[in-house]
Amino acid sequence: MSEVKVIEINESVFADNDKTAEEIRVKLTDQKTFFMNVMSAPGSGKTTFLISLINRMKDKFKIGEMDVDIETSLDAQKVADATGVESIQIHNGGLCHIDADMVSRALQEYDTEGLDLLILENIGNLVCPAEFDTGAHKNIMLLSVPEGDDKPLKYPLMFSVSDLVIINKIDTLDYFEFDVKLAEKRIKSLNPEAVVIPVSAKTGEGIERVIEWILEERKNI
Ligand SMILES: Nc1nc2c(ncn2[C@@H]2O[C@H](COP(=O)(O)OP(=O)(O)O)[C@@H](O)[C@H]2O)c(=O)[nH]1
Ligand SMILES: [Mg+2]
Ligand SMILES: [Zn+2]
Repeated sequence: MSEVKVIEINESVFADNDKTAEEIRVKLTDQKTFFMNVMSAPGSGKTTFLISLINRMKDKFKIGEMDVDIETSLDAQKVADATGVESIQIHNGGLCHIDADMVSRALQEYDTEGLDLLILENIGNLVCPAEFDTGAHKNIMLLSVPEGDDKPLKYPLMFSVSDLVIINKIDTLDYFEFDVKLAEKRIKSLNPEAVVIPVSAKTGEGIERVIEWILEERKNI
């Protein structure tokens, strides 16, 4: 089993979130590390998708992954075992989100120098992670088919702050009432700039398009 480092971090009361987030972005931009924050409800497929993505990219790019969880190290361990890339677990003291100060303190203990890509798997939650800039260059969210195509209407902020919305689990479309076109229309009405890509983390369908998007966005940092 790969060894996963665990970092315990509690919320700082004094954090000036946006300032800290900008400092993180500047540092990572300077070293050409593209930082992506991945958000979704619990169970939408973040860990499964990231394993599939990392395994397709790891031969050409140096990738690091951070997982936030309330107290287990299950996801970081899963990613490390399934991909072999360095993965760290942040225990955030029971909070339902991660803020820039927590990322900053994690990065003091995690050497990201030389990484092409740094990925944060955020806490499973469609509400408050959307309110905190983590210092990422881009926000990615997953909406999975079983959750329903009405979620953009119910959680507008999450869709408004996401640069890329991945519609995951499209291998299950036959079993659920989910209209991909309607979901896309609802997402674009909240966030006209958002890119929407349907994917199956399970079969791999659509993941190459996500990689193209990442490589294009990485050029612009
Ligand atoms: N059918 C199907 N199941 C998926 C897909 N992606 C993830 N899952 C399943 O959904 C469940 C939750 O996935 P996980 O990656 O742990 O979600 P997370 O909580 O967002 O990290 C697991 O049982 C996965 O096997 C997919 O594309 N298709
Ligand atoms: Mg997970
Ligand atoms: Zn929260």
